[in-house]
Amino acid sequence: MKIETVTIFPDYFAPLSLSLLGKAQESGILEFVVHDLRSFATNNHHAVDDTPYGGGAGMVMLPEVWGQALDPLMVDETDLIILTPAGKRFDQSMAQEFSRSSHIVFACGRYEGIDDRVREHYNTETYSSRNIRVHEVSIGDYVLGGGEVASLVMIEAITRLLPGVLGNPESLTEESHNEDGYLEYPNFTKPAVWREIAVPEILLSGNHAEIAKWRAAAANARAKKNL
Ligand code: JAH
Repeated sequence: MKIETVTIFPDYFAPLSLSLLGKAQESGILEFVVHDLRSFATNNHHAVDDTPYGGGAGMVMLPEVWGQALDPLMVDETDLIILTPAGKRFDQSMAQEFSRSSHIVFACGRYEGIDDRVREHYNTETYSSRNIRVHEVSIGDYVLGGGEVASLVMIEAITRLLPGVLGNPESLTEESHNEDGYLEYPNFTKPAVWREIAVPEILLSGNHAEIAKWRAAAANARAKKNL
């Protein structure tokens, strides 16, 4: 899988070389390329934004600069993801869908966002006929300073699903928050008593049927409490 990001803050993506994702790059499972949006600004002061038509607060990112940055990345079979608080909510099932992609491009906006004609332009038949799909995605109902951190969240959730990225693939099948919506049960390890709090007896019993029942009930109670 090739993942590219377009951003005015390339340094946000330094963590992609760390840990599991760094190893996945070395082994060739993953390839990351980070593009500096400002290098595509050819105007006087290398501006990437301007005031909004219709007035109002803040600045909007220039479509000309985004077009220059994105055009060369729009090869056949590409998922273009635009991070925006107004997008479709990212969840585990969306992570699973994107984990089947061969090429994902994250457009990371700043300020009040990207001129909406960028989304419209790449959402036309010219691109869809080449299996280029545009997705507006949000990781949750809060406003960030820009799309960079949201794209890091998505990259971590998506890439850990790729064969060979996780050390232990069993942790994918018995997932804390799997695609069926099952929530996680509480976990315990040694010692059996810590600061006078004992691990639930049933977990020490070796009765795997009863342990499974207890965990299902505990997961439900926890999910209900957190609603
Ligand atoms: C903020 C461009 N759902 C999280 C999220 C994603 C993107 C942005 N904010 C929140 C954002 C400013 C400019 C994108």
